[in-house]
Amino acid sequence: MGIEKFTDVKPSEYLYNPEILTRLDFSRSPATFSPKISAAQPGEEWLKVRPLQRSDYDKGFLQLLGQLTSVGNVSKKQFDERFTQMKQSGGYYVTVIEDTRVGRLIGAATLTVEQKFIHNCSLRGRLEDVVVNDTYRGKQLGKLIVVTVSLLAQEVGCYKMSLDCKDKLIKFYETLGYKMEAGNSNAMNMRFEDPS
Ligand code: 16G
Repeated sequence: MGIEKFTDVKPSEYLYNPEILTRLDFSRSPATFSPKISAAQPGEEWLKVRPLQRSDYDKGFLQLLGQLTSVGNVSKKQFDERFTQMKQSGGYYVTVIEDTRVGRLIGAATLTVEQKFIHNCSLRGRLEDVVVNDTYRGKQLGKLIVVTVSLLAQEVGCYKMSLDCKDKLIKFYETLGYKMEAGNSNAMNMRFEDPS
């Protein structure tokens, strides 16, 4: 429990320990899957749910994020440096779905873990950068990736998990257990760059 530092010497180099994903108990989630799937068994043998790897720069990770928002021209060197920083600081659980038939990433979501003094020095999880390639519609992959990182938040000891999203997605997140709390459900932003 808690933010884990994970040092791994394999060439595949994961951002965090993939073993955590095998421990997630999907029956704890209020989400319903039909047919039943999980991170360990995503429904097709060619689908793989796993932590981000350093080599994912070449598997279309940034292009996938480009379906969510502006990414910019991130070089391999910049990606590498950010990957190293995230790994060294801990608390970044970037999780992806790969179509292993073509070696491309088709879904992603991130749990970031914030360390707190409140709630007895607890942790707060934030659900970030959820994106699924819409050509894979009908495979419950949006649900799968969000439930995966939400259970991950619980597994690492977060006392709550929060998100902000477009209004049209509120219903989707409600089916996965997220609630608009009465009197406490506003997201506010101060932007420091021009929206593009
Ligand atoms: C959404 C995302 C957030 C992402 C932001 C990017 C989820 C649950 N929320 O709010 O993580 O960072 O979009 O939009 O995926 P922006 O480029 O306008 O900040």
